[in-house]
Amino acid sequence: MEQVKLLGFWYSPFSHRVEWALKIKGVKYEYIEEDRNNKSSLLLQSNPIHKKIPVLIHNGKPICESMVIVEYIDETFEGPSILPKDPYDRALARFWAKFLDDKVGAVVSTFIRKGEEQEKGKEEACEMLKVLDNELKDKKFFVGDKFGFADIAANLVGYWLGIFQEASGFSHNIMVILEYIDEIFEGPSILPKDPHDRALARFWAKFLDDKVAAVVNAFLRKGEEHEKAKEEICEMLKILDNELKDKKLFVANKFGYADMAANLVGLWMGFFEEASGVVLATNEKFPIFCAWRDAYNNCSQVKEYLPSRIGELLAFYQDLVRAQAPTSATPQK
Ligand SMILES: N[C@@H](CCC(=O)N[C@@H](CS)C(=O)NCC(=O)O)C(=O)O
Repeated sequence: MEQVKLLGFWYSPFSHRVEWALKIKGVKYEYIEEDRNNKSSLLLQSNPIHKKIPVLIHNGKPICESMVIVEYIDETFEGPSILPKDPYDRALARFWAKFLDDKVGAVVSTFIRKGEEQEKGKEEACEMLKVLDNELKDKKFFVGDKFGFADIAANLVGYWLGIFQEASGFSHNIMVILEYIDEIFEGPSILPKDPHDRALARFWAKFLDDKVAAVVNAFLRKGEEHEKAKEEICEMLKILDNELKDKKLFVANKFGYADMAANLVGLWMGFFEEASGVVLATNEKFPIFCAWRDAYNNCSQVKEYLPSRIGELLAFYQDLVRAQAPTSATPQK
């Protein structure tokens, strides 16, 4: 009987790469959540060089480094292959995976560092996006017409970059990423098929996305900036209260693109309200919006896909509110 354990952090793109590969292969595994500030002796013994997650422990033997693990999984377990069979395509897949991995530092500096380091990171990240923009212009996947190794490495730019952008106020690209996901992956479509409904969905998504800075400023800033943002949020709530009066979902009665953009006001704004004590969406003032929000958070698509660790997310935002960044959160274009 195979014994497969994965040590990871729930929020790490590197852990998710490994989980992805295990799922592609249909491997059963035990996931063990590590604590960044109090690493287990199993982690320290298994990855004594870097002391980082992810680590895969297969029948007692540890393997480290996410893309090394993905390759190991591909070679060890039955199931759809992750690296292409053709040697040239394999080389290409490894090239792009390495290219993407080499940019981790730039992505982190762009969103998490400040000053010169951030500026340098931004330059490098933009250079990378230019390269990808050119490389991906007439293809869906990095190598051939099949999802594989390099596409797994691309989770950093395909998914996490969007999360970093949203968390840091650089939010304008996240819906582009959603459209990209809709176009490249099989499964139920996210944007409606009908052109008018598509336009409506894009309209509402943009409307909601344009409010990111106001939401951040209303709950995290002080003074004039806070007052102006509060006004803008109340204006937005009035519009939503009217728009949602006889519908639960934004377009064509089907959960989709605009409803995904609505996670900001449907879910995250509630965290901010609870964490900061500034409550703008009250039942008295915006009863329709509040009823929509309850239904939104209880609908199966939201429940199934949005973060299950609500308590931890709330604690995370409480810390953020306490830390109160002094500068504006206006998205940078
Ligand atoms: N190159 C590594 C990166 C792994 C990595 O950076 N892991 C982070 C979590 S996102 C970590 O364990 N950090 C803990 C620490 O630095 O103490 C990989 O691909 O596996």
